[in-house]
Amino acid sequence: MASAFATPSSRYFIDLEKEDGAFNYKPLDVVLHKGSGVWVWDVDGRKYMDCLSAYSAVNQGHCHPEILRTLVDQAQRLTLTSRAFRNDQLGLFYQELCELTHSHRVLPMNSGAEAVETVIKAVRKWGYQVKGIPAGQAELIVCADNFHGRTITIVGFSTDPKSREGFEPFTPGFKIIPYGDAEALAQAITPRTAGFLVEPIQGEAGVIIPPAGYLRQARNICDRHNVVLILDEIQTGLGRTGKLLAEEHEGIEADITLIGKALSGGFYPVSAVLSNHEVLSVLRPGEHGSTFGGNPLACAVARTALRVLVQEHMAENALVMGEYFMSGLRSLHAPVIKEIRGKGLMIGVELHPGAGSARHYCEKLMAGGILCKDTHEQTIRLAPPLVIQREDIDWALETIRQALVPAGAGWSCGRGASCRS
Ligand code: IF1
Repeated sequence: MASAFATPSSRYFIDLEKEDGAFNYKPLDVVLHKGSGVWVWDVDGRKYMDCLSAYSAVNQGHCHPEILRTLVDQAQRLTLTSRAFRNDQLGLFYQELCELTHSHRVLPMNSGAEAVETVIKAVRKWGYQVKGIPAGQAELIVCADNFHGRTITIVGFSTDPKSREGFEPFTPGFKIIPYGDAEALAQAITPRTAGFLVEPIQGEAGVIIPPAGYLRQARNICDRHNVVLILDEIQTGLGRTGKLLAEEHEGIEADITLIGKALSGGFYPVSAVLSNHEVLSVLRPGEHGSTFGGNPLACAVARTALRVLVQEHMAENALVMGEYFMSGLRSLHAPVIKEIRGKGLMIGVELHPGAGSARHYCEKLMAGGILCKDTHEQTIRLAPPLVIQREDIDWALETIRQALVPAGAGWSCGRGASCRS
């Protein structure tokens, strides 16, 4: 269906995509051309605030100048060696990442899904070799409404019909329990359970925050039963929720932490499996790897992406700006909004059933100059780059007010900083 927003020149690029591309996405009809910080511009020069951040891959802001410089410098020197040889960036990447995250061992990959696949392999092998699970019987526990990626194994333990239907047969060995329910975890564990894989906040499910204490309880239960606690922080990690890792909100440490996305600040696919546990040591030469994993360009870019995240206090900014954004959203008193929830700059705005689809409001917001993404019909996700400032949020609140609050609703000049008149 043609969008009302596609301009003549964006139309050209959209038609090219439709002509030759697969249809596994239905993007908003905005054709982006450049970006800087929280802002992006389309091919017609229209400016938008990016409130998706490429699903939290550009936490550091678009085209961060220092990461860019590293990318160019390293690309001029050496890009790829394969792991058949060593390079002078990998060890430094390990060292800096371990120091920052208090980890003991790292396995570098490229995409988030690859990091998830990696940990599934490692934890199964640990289950057999160390825990003594009978051959072929290792189980992982996962949660309903999870999102961990798109491979066959991963979609096989999804509960979202759209993710899985038609792609059978799937990999066995997964048990699904309700999210946020520590008792269900305790009940589900058997002597064959090797690990528990969970998101600290469920993103795709609609920014679902588990009950306070859930991760701490999960930590205790896993300790008690010698089960590896694996946190998928591919989306929640690297400052998004207002801490470097979301686990810090509950003062725990996972055995395995998965990160990706913002590990490169959006310049390059880089992911990693971080371990505080003997698990990664079970993988021996030849048992796992990737052509691009740990390449010097990826490592150099990731080192700088991590450095700017820390030096520019992006996690701290996410915490403060997230609170400011959410309180401003609440003070809009938009009748279509049912609930505003989030941590740091990972924010979900759930609409009332019958208010219209979240997609419809994302299109209205786009017309007003904000790019964001619906999830599951009723929820709009707001996740701007972590470099966002108060005045940007003031502008966003006013734009959101215009898109969500009907004219004459009477709340337009509430207390928020959103009133410009
Ligand atoms: C798409 C959502 C975000 C993830 C967690 C692993 C991965 C992801 C917690 C896999 C990826 C993405 C991929 C993107 C949509 C998206 C997403 F809407 F599904 F939930 F971010 F909000 N674990 N999330 O969130 O990482 O292999 O993609 O690098 O288009 O599928 P990947």
